[in-house]
Amino acid sequence: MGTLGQIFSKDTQAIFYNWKPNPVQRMLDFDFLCGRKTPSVACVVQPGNPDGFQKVFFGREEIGIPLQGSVADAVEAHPSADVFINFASFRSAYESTMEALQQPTIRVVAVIAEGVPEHDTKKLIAYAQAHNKIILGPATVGGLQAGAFRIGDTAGTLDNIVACRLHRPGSVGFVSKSGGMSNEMYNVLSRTTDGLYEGIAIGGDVFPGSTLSDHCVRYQDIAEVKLIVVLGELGGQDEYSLVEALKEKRVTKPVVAWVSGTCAKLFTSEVQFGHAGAKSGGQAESAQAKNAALKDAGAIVPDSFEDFETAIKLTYNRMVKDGSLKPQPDIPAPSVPQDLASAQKAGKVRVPTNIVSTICDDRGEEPTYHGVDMTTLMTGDKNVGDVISLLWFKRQLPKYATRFIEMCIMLCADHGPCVSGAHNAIVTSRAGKDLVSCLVSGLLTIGPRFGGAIDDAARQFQRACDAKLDPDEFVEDMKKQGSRVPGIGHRIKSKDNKDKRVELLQNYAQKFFPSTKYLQYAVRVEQYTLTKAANLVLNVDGCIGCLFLDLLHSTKQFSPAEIKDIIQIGYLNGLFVLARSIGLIGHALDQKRLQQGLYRHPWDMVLYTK
Ligand code: Q5B
Repeated sequence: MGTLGQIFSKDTQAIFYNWKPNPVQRMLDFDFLCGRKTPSVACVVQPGNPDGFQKVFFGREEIGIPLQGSVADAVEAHPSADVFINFASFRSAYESTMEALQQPTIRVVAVIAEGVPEHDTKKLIAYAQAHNKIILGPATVGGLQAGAFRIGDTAGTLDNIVACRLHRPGSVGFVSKSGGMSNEMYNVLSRTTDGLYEGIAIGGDVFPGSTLSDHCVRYQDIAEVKLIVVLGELGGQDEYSLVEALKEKRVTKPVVAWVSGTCAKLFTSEVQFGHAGAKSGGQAESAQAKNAALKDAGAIVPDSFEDFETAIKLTYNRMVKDGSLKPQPDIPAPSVPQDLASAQKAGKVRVPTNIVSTICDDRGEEPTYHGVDMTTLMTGDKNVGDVISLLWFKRQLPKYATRFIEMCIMLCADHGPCVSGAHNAIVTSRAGKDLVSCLVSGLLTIGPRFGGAIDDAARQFQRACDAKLDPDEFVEDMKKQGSRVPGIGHRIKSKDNKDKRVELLQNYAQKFFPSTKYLQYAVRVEQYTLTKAANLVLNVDGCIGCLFLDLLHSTKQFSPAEIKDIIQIGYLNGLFVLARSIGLIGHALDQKRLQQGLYRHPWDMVLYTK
């Protein structure tokens, strides 16, 4: 800790209330400029949230700033953090500020919010005064000790901070009401003096938590502060407490002061400036009266704001000359690495992308599926077949094709609770698992024997048909290889109990498809397999597989290479996966709705053998 009156140092750490990435990062970037060893933000309070951390940069390194769920947890975990930076909204700023003031380890609370009710602020001020604590704000940007500690956004950009030499200490203690004007004044001070030692914006409310004179009196006790600069404004009585402090010799260091708002006299009626407290009231609250009183009390007060800079410069030069101020050295500021995002935005770097996507774009006003916007999709006669056509096949397929896709989805949505997938989803649901787990457990059973034979069926029917193999030759060939014909055979469907779904798809294709070459081939294969066994029918997988071949060829929208790609990559099982998800979700929900208990397979349905 420094001399009496110091509220910040190079070791000061703050508890930051409400996660705001930009001001936190700005504080840490300032730390880096100042050569701090420890981050000035000890932790962030995220009310109600469990512990964790937020990633931030500390110089060139990434670090994790701890998160705390409450003020109490934060102070317990970080007892040496004595500054509380409150980024709560005006609605909750009172409660969180009071809670912070009540913590024995907290000495200074900065309240950033504007619009905190005055009666709340008065209660906070009374508590702070009774317990020897300092409030900065409300309605403040905060403050800064050059080369040591910065509150939130104080002093603006890093470029401005370096230009104003705020990364190292000067000799001036500055206090103002306005945060915006303090930025302006840091610039003035860097040009006219050896720079700032500490700067505080007390905020523009009628009742600031701490006053101009509070800070001037503090600066009196800070040995490093040789010159005090004050920028007040019209409205309120605050400047008169500084007048008293000057008269009572509680402040004896040179004070250069200006109260802005002299132009209010030019208005015929009462004027309210930007700050809640900056309004022309009675004569005593006018800028003219306050400037005169300050001058009378011994402050150096120029005749206009334009002369303020000169008055500061002359005072500083005089102090250097008479030896009461030894200019503090300049030191070069290290360069803070630029964030990738801002460098990219400024066109300074180019960054390779991580993924490439060609099917959609969600960056514009409305999402597009392969260039077709949502409005077009929703207002026309488009259906889910069109969506699949755009997102899977990257083109608008003709109506007969998208209707066919939609039929596949509808026909394959469910085939009862006894099929492998539905059974698994049901068992999973009855084990108490969540919906996604039930769905996934069902989906994971889709494979070469159950629902996942569409791609293989398309591959094999295409190979055999294109090679002009006789169906018997094709089937026997596969048998020799020890393979079953994908898309042929069913557990319950047979020659005399044909699958209605297959019949519906065939009828549709025969009516609307320009060509059904592959279907016709598959039907000839079925005729042969049915001579072997009654259940070796063309099943729903096989039917979709060969009809999709017909669709891809007959639309004339796909090159042979593209068709080869689609078949090789394996798009078509996706139709069954998508469709059956509908049924699997239905089964999982059904079990939950019926409150079915844990499923256990009966012993007598298992053959126990050695
Ligand atoms: N054999 C589907 O078999 C099933 C043969 C064959 C030549 C064949 C079987 C098969 C190919 C895969 C396929 C999709 C496992 C089916 C679907 C969705 C579903 C399901 C639902 C829904 C049924 C008896 C004899 C054996 C076999 C011979 C059988 N299939 N020969 N090519 N394809 N098909 N899957 O009844 O001499 O006695 O040894 O693997 O297309 O999943 O509703 O349930 O919507 O949910 O268990 O429709 O056909 O007959 O295995 O006892 O075989 O026939 O070699 O001959 P099965 P198995 P052998 S649609």
